[in-house]
Amino acid sequence: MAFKERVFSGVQPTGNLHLGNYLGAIKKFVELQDSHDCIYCVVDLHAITVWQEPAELTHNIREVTAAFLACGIDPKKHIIFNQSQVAEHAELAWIFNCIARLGWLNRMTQFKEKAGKDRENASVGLYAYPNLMAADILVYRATHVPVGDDQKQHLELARDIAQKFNNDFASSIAGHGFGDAFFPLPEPLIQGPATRVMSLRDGTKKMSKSDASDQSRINLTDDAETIALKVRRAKTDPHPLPGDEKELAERPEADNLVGIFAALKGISKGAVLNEFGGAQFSAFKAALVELAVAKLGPIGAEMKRIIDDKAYIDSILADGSARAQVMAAETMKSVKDIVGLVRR
Ligand code: AQP
Repeated sequence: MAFKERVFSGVQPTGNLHLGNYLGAIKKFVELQDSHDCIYCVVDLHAITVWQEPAELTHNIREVTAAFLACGIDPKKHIIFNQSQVAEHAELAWIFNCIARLGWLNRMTQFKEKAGKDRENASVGLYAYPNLMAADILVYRATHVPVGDDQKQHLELARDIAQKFNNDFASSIAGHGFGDAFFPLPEPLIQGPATRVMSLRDGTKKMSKSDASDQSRINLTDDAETIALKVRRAKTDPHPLPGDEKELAERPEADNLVGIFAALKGISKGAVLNEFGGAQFSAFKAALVELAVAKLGPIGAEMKRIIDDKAYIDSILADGSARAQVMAAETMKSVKDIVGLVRR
């Protein structure tokens, strides 16, 4: 059966939204609006898998919403909402807790990284996070998921869950007239020159919200002066930029800055090196500052303007949640019938 193409993705409201979140995810969300029906979610239930100060969480939910709007997502044509307003996400996640295998979750590298050595003390939610992510996507029977490279493994797990559900309940699915599959196997969209933006202080570490050093990332709310300072201080190596992309493989910091430039400008890394091959970092960084300020400056300014209007943001989330819930409730009805639960 051919599923209707639908895009779903989410961003956690955990503060410090950065250039990696923008280039790896939000910029792509914006681009997909012209070709697809899109559902973009502030995944607040994911955020609380690690401790969040309640007042900060509330602010961060509104800030991610403001970022979606400031980057150009149209909340009328598409859906912007926060996860906790649509209870069906958690409901389907429970069904998936009973589908996914412990062995599958034990392989998840993000849990290992985030739980660290103190694994016994990690929340159950952090462990089961990928099952909730699968529910987020599949409760809308979404077919395409734009994410950064770090989410690839979770997407593979979502596909495994969808496949196992389809197999386990095959006879019941067919009996309900859904053909031979109820859930699509969602495809990750991980493309372009900046699917994993690295820290500005260490080209081998992912740019991350939780990095203790603010110098490691460009935040979407940074002003022009801060962006310039962070780019100028970004770690580099002593050699000029190469003319050939292959030579970036052994030079993580150069590779990262070239990738950022390419993604911001919408060109390939090769095209960047055609222009800057042989140049010193000082000249390249000056051009990168100019480009980054031109692209990110208006987004940051618009975010700051929107964030002050809480009533407006909350109305967008309420409207998006109501529309999302209609779709999610329909899926849950079918899921309950397929599983054999008695419902009203
Ligand atoms: N460095 C990155 N490069 C490219 N894409 C990235 N994403 C995150 N970091 C990068 C993508 O942004 C989307 C939203 O991410 P998230 O908020 O759900 O969570 P995250 O991946 O945990 O973000 P951080 O910044 O890495 O937070 P911490 O510090 O908590 O680990 C996703 O599509 C993600 O791939």
